[in-house]
Amino acid sequence: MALTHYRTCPLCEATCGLEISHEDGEVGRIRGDRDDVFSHGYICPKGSTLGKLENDPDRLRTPLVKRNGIHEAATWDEAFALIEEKLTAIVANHGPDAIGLYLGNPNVHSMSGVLYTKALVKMLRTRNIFSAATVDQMPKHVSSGYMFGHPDLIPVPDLDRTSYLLMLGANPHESNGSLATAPDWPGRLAAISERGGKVVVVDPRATKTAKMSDEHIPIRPGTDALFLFALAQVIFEEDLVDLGHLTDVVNGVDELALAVVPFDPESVEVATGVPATTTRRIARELAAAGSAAVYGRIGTHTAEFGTMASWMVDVLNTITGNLDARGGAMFSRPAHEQPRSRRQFQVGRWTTRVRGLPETRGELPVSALAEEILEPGEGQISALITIAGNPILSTPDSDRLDEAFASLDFMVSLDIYLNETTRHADVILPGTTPLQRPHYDFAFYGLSVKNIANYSPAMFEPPNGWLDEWQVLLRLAASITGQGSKPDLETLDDAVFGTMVGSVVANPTSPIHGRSPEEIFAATDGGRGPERMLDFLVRTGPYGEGYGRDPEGLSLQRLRESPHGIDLGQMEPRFPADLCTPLGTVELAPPDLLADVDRLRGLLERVSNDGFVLIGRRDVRSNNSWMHNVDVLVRGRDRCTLQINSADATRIGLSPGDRAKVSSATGTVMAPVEVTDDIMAGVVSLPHGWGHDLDGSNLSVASVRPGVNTNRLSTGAMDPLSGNAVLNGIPVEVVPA
Ligand SMILES: Nc1nc2c(c(=O)[nH]1)N[C@H]1C(S)=C(S)[C@@H](COP(=O)(O)OP(=O)(O)OC[C@H]3O[C@@H](n4cnc5c(=O)[nH]c(N)nc54)[C@H](O)[C@@H]3O)O[C@H]1N2
Ligand SMILES: Nc1nc2c(c(=O)[nH]1)N[C@H]1C(S)=C(S)[C@@H](COP(=O)(O)OP(=O)(O)OC[C@H]3O[C@@H](n4cnc5c(=O)[nH]c(N)nc54)[C@H](O)[C@@H]3O)O[C@H]1N2
Ligand code: SF4
Ligand SMILES: [Mo]
Repeated sequence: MALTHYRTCPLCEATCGLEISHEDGEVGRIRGDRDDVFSHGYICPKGSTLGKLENDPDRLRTPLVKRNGIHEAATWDEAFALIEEKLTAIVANHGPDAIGLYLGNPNVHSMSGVLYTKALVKMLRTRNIFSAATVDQMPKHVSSGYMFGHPDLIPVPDLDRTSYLLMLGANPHESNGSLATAPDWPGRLAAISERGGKVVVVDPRATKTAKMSDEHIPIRPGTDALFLFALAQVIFEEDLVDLGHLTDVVNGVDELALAVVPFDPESVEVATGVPATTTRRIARELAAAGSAAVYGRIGTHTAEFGTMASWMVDVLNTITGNLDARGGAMFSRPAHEQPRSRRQFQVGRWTTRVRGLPETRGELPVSALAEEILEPGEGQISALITIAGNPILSTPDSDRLDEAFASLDFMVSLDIYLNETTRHADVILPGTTPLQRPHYDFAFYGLSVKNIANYSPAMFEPPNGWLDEWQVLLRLAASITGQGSKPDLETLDDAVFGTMVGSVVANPTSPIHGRSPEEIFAATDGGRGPERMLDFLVRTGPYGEGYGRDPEGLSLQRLRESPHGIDLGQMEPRFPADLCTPLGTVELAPPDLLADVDRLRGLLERVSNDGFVLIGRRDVRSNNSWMHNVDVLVRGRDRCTLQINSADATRIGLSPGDRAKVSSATGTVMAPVEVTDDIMAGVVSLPHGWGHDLDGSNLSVASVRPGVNTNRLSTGAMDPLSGNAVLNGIPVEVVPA
């Protein structure tokens, strides 16, 4: 009998509702769920491929153990016994820091990845934690930490109500949006213009998003911070500052006004390539708009001044009266949210061994991973665990990282493929597929332009004897920490959940403060694993039923009864009540950020327009490095091309279809050329996530169109405040191959 299953797509941040028909365990048609309260039927080409992923013959279906250099099928018991033997010995001999852990992006798209990697990190007690966050959004966490007191207090543009959106370094027509969850960004952007508002896109390329907007401002890569400082300078100079409802709680206005003085539009014009008259006009438009939001994404974050840019985005939101205001940059309130306390945000609580780079938000810059493995000495990483990550393609200076991984004493990966990264692993543990597990978007409902709660049960049971990812993570932790390779997972999970319950009942601001942990524990629904935690977090969250306090409130049961999701309303102002800085204020001029302004001034002198700089891009049919094995997504024209401006191409003798040799300080790649006037002169672009031609992987579709790995060219340079990698604006030489 044909059945219909509703679920939230976990592939990107947009959280679209899917309607999936299936019969006898076979996936049929997948289309957008028209009744989904958030996406109303919107879907992109990736969402309909979950069945292809499920049936991909290359997907791992058993643990693999490397014997004599070859990966062979093994049982779970064999795999964990080997992990226990090797890793307990490494910890005994060299201490817990000898184990490095890399957490990849798909972790934030699964319940187990969000909830149980935390338990793993805690149990491993290593300081060598790395993740995709330092090739992504870490500057935003750092600026939010300083300004609002918590690294996860990230404002999102109120897309559906704003009348002016200034968007930098984002291309939601391809990416479907990031750090601002909204299904159908294209439709929501068009609606801004249709209701008489304005969308301005700042990007070195005339992207699809830029072309569909009201105004496109090309900018020299890596200079957004200068442009944003100049906007703030104009707003101060022309006395346009308006702090809106936050007037009494904003600190540091005078210090900030002083800091932006050197960055008038005329002074930044040469470096940014943005005419001073344009900058002045945009500043005035921003200040005059009925409501406005400034929003910066990957292009502004993966840059040398990522934190400066991220800071200034929210400074602009604040000084135009748009922070925490309707139509401005607001804060979502997800159903699972727990109270946060006030404290001073800190970075650098520990540092990397080799270069002394500071920790941010509990982790170290992934750009330092290779050296932490390769440099001998006390504290060296000799074993690595990767969970749903492909750093060999996705993080900088790939050739060196490849060499580093090959030198490890032992490596374990939890993944769904034998790919560029996991081919180095001694043990690969197979992950479940998105359809084999439940879903509720813990990560992205906290960054959502509307407050939404949507839960999907697993559609298929994992095959008999298969461990779900939360079980793998707990068993991994137990195997390494002397609790044996065959622990009682139920007892372990009860302990992890018990700790969660204990800390919430102890919190004076929690609705269940002071209740008996045993009573709460027993009253929680969802069995074991992440669904139990979901029930608990949602019931104790801001809309929760509070274990009997409000029978109308949310619970897992209510979510089960709502397969198309629950709309919890528009974002509402949350400040000053929810500010987490020590004084409960918005800190406009945090000393640690002010201290970096001099370095930014250096950029004014440094920029030269000789030679090429390399930037990245995304295509709607891609998903970082891992969906190129889905045939329908990679069919057709080559997407891994070097985009180059036509005048540049003519000047250096390149024609469409030629191959170019692109070299940076760290590597060289040969890529087919795509000549276009959609990119600024002096700038070339390659997408990331390609380069599927390495020996030892098993990706039969991806290896046919391997593309080239752009991260062989990224040098390991970083934004010193956040440790975030510089992936845009890399100096390269381009010549015909
Ligand atoms: N040059 C350049 N580099 C970039 C970027 C850029 O813009 N330019 N963007 C960066 C960004 S924003 C990010 S987030 C990173 C991503 O970097 P990573 O997170 O390291 O890499 P991904 O390419 O997302 O690889 C995900 C891995 O998880 C596996 N996987 C997929 N689904 C599952 C699952 O359900 N379970 C398990 N266990 N494994 C799974 C895949 O097989 C793959 O090995 O890339 C970064 N790299
Ligand atoms: N289809 C698809 N969707 C995805 C992903 C994917 O790989 N494929 N990855 C997901 C992930 S992990 C993330 S983090 C998000 C990212 O989502 P977005 O931030 O929207 O990422 P991109 O689409 O790469 O857009 C970045 C834009 O920045 C521009 N840019 C480059 N350098 C600069 C610069 O110096 N200044 C300015 N102003 N612009 C610059 C590029 O030309 C590009 O158009 O996408 C998510 N969605
Ligand atoms: S936009 Fe993102 S969430 Fe929506 S269908 Fe596509 S991949 Fe899935
Ligand atoms: Mo990302």
